Amino acid sequence: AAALLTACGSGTVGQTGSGDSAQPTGGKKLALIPGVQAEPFYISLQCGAEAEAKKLGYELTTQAPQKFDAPLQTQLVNALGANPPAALLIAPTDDTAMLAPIQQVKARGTKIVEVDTALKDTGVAVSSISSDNAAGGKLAAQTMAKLANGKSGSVLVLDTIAGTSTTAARAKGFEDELKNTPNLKSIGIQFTQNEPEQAAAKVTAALSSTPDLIGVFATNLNTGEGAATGLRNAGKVGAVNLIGFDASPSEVEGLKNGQYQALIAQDPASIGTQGVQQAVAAIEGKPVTRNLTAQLHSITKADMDANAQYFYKQ
Ligand code: T6T
Repeated sequence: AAALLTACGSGTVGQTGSGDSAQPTGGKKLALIPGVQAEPFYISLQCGAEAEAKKLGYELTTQAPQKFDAPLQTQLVNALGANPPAALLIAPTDDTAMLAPIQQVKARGTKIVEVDTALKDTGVAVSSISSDNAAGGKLAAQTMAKLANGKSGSVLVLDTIAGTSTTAARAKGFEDELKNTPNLKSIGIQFTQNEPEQAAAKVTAALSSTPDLIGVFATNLNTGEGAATGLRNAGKVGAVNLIGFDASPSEVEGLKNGQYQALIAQDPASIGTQGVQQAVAAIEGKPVTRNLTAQLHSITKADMDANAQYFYKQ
C-alpha cells in the first residue's frame, strides 16, 4: 500500500545515510507519512526531507497512503508501532480523525512533526511546518480581482475533503479577501473529495446554474486539474479565469497553454527540509520552533520562466 521509489536524484527511500554521511543507528530513524503517494507536492516534500536527513546523518523512511484518506493513513501510522521511529513527520489527512493514531505513536516516545497539514489539537506536535495557507488564499483572491479587471461576476471555490487543514485555510482566506472586491461574489465553497472528476462536475454544474461565472479558485492540484477539464468540456477555457494552487508538471503545462491564468506555488521541498531539521532538534534536545512557514509564489504565464525553480518534481 505504499510507494517506495522517489524521483529525488537517484535516491531510493531507505538508503539515505549511506555513502559519505554518518551511518544511522537505532535512535536515528525518521519516518515520513505524507498525505498521498505518487503526487508531485508530496514527492517534492519527500525529496527535501531525504536530502536533509542524509546531511544530518539520519535515516528517513517514507510510507504513503494510496489515497488522501484517514483510514488508509491510520493503517500506516499503526504499522509504526512495532518499531517506533525517533520522530514521525506526518501530513495528517484529517485534522480530527488522525489525532488518536498519532497520539498512540507519541505515547511510545516518538517526536511528532506536522508537515503541510496539521491537527486541530495543537498540543501533539513539537513543530508544524506549512505554507501560510490563509495568505495563499488571500493572494489568490487578489490575483482573481486583478484578472477580472473591474468586471462583475461570480466565483466558485473548490475545496478538497472536509477536515483538510490546508485547503480549508486557503478557501477561507480567499473568501475573506474577496469581500474587498465588491464586483466579485463567491457562490460558495464546494467539496470534491480531492477527486478531479468531482471537481470537473462541480464546474460543469456551476457553469449552468451561474451564467455570470467569471472565475474558479481551485485550492489544490487535483481540484485544479478537474476544474481545467470542466472548463475545457464547456468550451470556457480563458473565458472563466482559473487560479490553481500548487505547481505540478501538469498544472505548469496548463498555465503555459492558457488553461490556468495563475498558480499559487508552494515550496514543498523547504517544508520537508525544515521538518527534518525540527525533528532532529527535538530528538537531540535542542530548541525547536513550534510553527514555521514556507514561501508562496503567485505565477502567471507572463512570468513563468522566471519562476521555474518553484515547479514541483514528479
Ligand atoms: O496542495 C497540496 C497540499 O498542500 C494539500 O495539503 C493537499 O493537496 C496537495 O498535496 C496537492 O495535491
